[in-house]
Amino acid sequence: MIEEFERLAARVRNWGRWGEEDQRGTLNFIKPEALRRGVAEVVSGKLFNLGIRFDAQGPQTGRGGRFNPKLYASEIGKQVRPGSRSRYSDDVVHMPLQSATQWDALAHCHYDGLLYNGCKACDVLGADGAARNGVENLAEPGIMSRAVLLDVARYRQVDELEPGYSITVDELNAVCEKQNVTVERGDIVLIRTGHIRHFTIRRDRERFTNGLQPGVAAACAEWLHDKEVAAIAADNLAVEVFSEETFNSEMPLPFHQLALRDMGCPLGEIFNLEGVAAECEVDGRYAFLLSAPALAVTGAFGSPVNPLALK
Ligand code: UVW
Repeated sequence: MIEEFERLAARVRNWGRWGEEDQRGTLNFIKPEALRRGVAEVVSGKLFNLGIRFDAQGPQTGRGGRFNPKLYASEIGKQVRPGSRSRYSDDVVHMPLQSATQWDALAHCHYDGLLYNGCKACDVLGADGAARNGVENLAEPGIMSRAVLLDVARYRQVDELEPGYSITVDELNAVCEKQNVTVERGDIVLIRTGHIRHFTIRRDRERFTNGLQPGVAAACAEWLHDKEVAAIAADNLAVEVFSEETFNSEMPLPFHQLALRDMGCPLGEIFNLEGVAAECEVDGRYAFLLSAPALAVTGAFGSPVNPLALK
């Protein structure tokens, strides 16, 4: 198993591909052609929000030190000038950047002491965040491209894939064929497992957040690499499958490591794909324009995002 991980890592590693100083990884595949192809997919003008809300009812349970956002009003109806009629209110939010719909920055995961592009963890990671590969590098000029939704749950004719269900390369190819869609250079791939329904519909936070998860197998990193995909996002917690096998291996979260550390491919998590997937089923078109800009929080390991799909 670890031998296969090492083989994949060597095969997909993009270090140096866009220069020694690069911190954007596979987002470099997004060229004007990819954006124009995304714009060309817009036909109906229907807009879909792929984010969940940032509030105390979010999906976090405390696992891994993650809690749900807490909003505080710091000024309530304060007069702009004492005695004036004009008033304003301000607020502060206390939240892990990983609490809801989010991008993982390239600095989010590493192994063997090295991050994407060979940066040494001991040199770049600290209490102030990441001196390299922080999320601000994903924010300039932003994350927008043609997106392709691969609706694996629909392909398997279930509402939600089983916890621990591993999506293979063959299955990704079969879904593309069934949906009559081709993934091209610079695209953002969106994987629908249906798992988010445990949170959004069943209101079962525990089931959504803790325990096993359906998701992509580590080998899918090679598929993304070969297709020169810009980023991947999914409607589960971690994009990749959480199974007993992967969790107990020498390299838990193998897909995270291959994508973030070796390829430089950002991961989008907890994307709510239900609405756009239903529309794709109606109109039979699984590609659209996606705008999902990360916040430029300097040195951050991730960023909240409110992704928008335009069909
Ligand atoms: C971990 O679980 C460590 O990260 P993520 O939220 O990216 O899945």
